[in-house]
Amino acid sequence: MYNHETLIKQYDNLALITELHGNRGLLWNEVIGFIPFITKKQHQGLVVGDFANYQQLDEYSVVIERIKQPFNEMERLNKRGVKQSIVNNLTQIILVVSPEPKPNYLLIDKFILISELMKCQLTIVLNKIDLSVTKIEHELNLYTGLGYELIKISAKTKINELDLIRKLQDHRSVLVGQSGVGKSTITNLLLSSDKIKTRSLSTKSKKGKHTTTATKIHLLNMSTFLTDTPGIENLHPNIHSISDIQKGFVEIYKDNFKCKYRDCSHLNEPSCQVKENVSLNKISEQRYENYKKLISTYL
Ligand SMILES: Nc1nc2c(ncn2[C@@H]2O[C@H](COP(=O)(O)OP(=O)(O)O)[C@@H](O)[C@H]2O)c(=O)[nH]1
Ligand SMILES: [Mg+2]
Ligand SMILES: [Zn+2]
Repeated sequence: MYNHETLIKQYDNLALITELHGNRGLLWNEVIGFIPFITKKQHQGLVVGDFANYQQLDEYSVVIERIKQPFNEMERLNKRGVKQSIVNNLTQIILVVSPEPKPNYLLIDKFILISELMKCQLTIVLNKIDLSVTKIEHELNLYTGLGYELIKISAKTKINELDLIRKLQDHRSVLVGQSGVGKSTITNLLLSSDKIKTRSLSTKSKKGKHTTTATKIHLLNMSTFLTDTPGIENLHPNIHSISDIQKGFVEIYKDNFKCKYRDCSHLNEPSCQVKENVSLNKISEQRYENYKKLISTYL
């Protein structure tokens, strides 16, 4: 759907920032592997997922010289209500849902909005298909009808693991979704899979299972990585106007031109094609209600 620069050249001493803890971090590329660095004042805005030019000092240390302007930023509000980037340069958001806990469709529509604003591909992963999924499969038809891809897996019983691995290839992905849907189980499955080669320090150095404490990148190569981030509950879409919110609703966005007013907000205007289509069941009422809820939350 969206076509970012898929291959990052490994020349020019370019590396990917894979971990950050305060002013210390870890960067990686295929030539040097993982090397720790210390950030300087001028690099305070550095974020996991950034690409940076570095100068190698010796075998064990590098200094960062320049940070590449990111393609996009995934942001959240921190405890003090301040915007904060959690991971940069994503090309795909993997939205994990499950029959239990049941999906929160407002949250799903918010994630879809975020992916459209970030110009990221969105892939829905229905996890726990070892349980009864007839109801949720039916509900998710709404989203496949809108053009979003759906993969059905069971991380616990390892069903369709390969479908997911294929979908990760050449994408810089993040797993998002409600607590309990299986994001950590999926990450653990992928990291232990012999079907993909990950270059993650954390898998080697930690005895226990993967738990999410800080944003961390699991690498396949420079153009393929997966991150599992903590605190995605407070993800904050970068919204300035009503048309930004419309971008998250393809079925509403495309009907714009048929309304009486060109800049119709589809809320209270007369002769509104969107409201008409909702009453004709051509647009899902649930999606339209969430469109209105997101407007009242963010504008
Ligand atoms: N039945 C079933 N349970 C699963 C599956 N994947 C994860 N779970 C369980 O769901 C619970 C939450 O999983 P977790 O990975 O911690 O979810 P997270 O909060 O999204 O990271 C755990 O008890 C997992 O064992 C699955 O495919 N099938
Ligand atoms: Mg988890
Ligand atoms: Zn309208």
